[in-house]
Amino acid sequence: MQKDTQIFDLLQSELKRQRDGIELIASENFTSLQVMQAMGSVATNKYAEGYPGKRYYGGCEVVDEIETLAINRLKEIFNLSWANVQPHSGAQANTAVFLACLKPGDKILGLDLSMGGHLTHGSPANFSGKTYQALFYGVKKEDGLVDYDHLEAVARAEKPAMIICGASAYSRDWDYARIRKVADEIGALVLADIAHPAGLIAKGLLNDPFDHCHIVTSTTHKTLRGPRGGVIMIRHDFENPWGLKDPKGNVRMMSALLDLAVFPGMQGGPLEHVIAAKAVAFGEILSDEYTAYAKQVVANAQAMAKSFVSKGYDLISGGTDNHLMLIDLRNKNITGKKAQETLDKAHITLNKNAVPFDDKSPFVTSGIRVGVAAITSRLMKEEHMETIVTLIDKVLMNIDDENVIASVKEEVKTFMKQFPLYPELG
Ligand code: DSN
Repeated sequence: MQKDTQIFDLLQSELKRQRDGIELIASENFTSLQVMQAMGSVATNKYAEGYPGKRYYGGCEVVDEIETLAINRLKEIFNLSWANVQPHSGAQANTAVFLACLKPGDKILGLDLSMGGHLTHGSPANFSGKTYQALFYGVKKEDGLVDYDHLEAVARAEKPAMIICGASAYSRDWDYARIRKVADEIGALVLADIAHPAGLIAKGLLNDPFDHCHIVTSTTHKTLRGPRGGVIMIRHDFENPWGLKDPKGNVRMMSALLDLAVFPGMQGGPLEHVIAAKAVAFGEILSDEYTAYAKQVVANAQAMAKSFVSKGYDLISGGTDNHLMLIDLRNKNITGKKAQETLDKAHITLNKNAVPFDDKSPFVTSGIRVGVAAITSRLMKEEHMETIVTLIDKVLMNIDDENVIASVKEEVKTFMKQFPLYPELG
C-alpha cells in the first residue's frame, strides 16, 4: 500500500503546530510517547465485545490481559472496588451511568452549563437534557463559588433521582460530603464527573469524591494525561436500594448494572488499543514522576492566576485550586471570541468560555478559560507562567494591531524552543 502522504504530511503539520505554540486549552494535554505507541498498535485490529474472560469473540486472551491491567491500575490509583475502562469518551461514560440508573423523564440536578457545567449534565442541547428532566444549580454572583444552599433547596423541593457534581470550567474544589448529605435525605444518587481534576485527585491534591459519591466518571486525556477516552469508577459498590434491575429483571449490584449499560447497553466493541494506552497512562500515574507533575500543575496554575490578577484581569472566584482558571474579560472590553481568535494568530491556544451570568451568546462569550496541564507536561515551572501572561496581555492590549500580534507569535516560537515536544519524532 502506498504511504498516505496527504494525511502524514498533515500529521507532521499538527506536530509542528503543537511544538511551536503555547497550549492552554484546559482539557488538553500531551501524552507520553509510549501512550501514543500503545494507541497506534495492533490492538486496534481486535474485536472484543464483552469483558475480560466473558467475550463474544475468540482470540481475546491477550486483550483480556491488557484490559485487566488497565482496570487493576485504575483501581490502585483511586483505591476502587470496581472500574470500567471501556467508555469511548467522558460523554459515553456519563451516558452509561444514566442508562444504568435512570428512567427517561427522571429528574437530574447538575451545574448549569452557563455556570461552568458540562453538556452531558442536562443541557437542553444534549441527550441528557432531552431524555431526563434537567434541573440546575449555579454559582454565586458575589464570589463565583458553587451555591450549595441553592443546590440543597432545589434538591429538597424537586427530589431528583440523581445529583451530578463536577464541571468543565470551575476552578475551585467541591464539597462532596455536603452534596451526599442532601442526596441521602431525598434518596438520590450522586454522580461526580471528575474529568477535569482527576489527575490532581489521584495524588490527593484535591478533595476525594469516592467516599461520598456513589459513582465517579472521568475522561482519561485531561489531567490524567492518557489517550482520549472515558472511565467509570466505584469505591464502595452497593446493591442498589432503588430496586434498579438489569434487562432480565434481576436486582443487581451497581457495578454489574454499569457494566451492562456500557456493553451491550450503549457501546459495541471496546477500543482495545485505547484501553492499552489507558493502561500505560495509569502506570505512569502510579509513578513518583507523575506525583511531581501533578504538584507542579497546581503550583503553575496558582502562579498564573496571581500574574493575571496583578495585571488587572478579573478571575471568577479570584483564583484557582486546580489546573484551570476562568477569566471575565468584560473589564477589558474584549469578548471571549475575539480573544481566542486573536491569541490563536499568535500561536497561543485557549478557548472562549461563558462566564457566570454572561450577557453574551455561547458563540461569543465574555470570557476565556485557561489551563496549565499541557504546558506543565512541557516541563514549565512557575517562572514561565509570568512570561505567558505577559505575552497574552500584550496581544489582548493590542488586539487590532497585526504587527504586535506577529511579533508575539515569533516570541512564542522562540520561547517554546526551550520545551521540546517529542524529540524522538525528529
Ligand atoms: N469539551 C471538554 C472541555 O473542554 O472541557 C469537555 O467535554
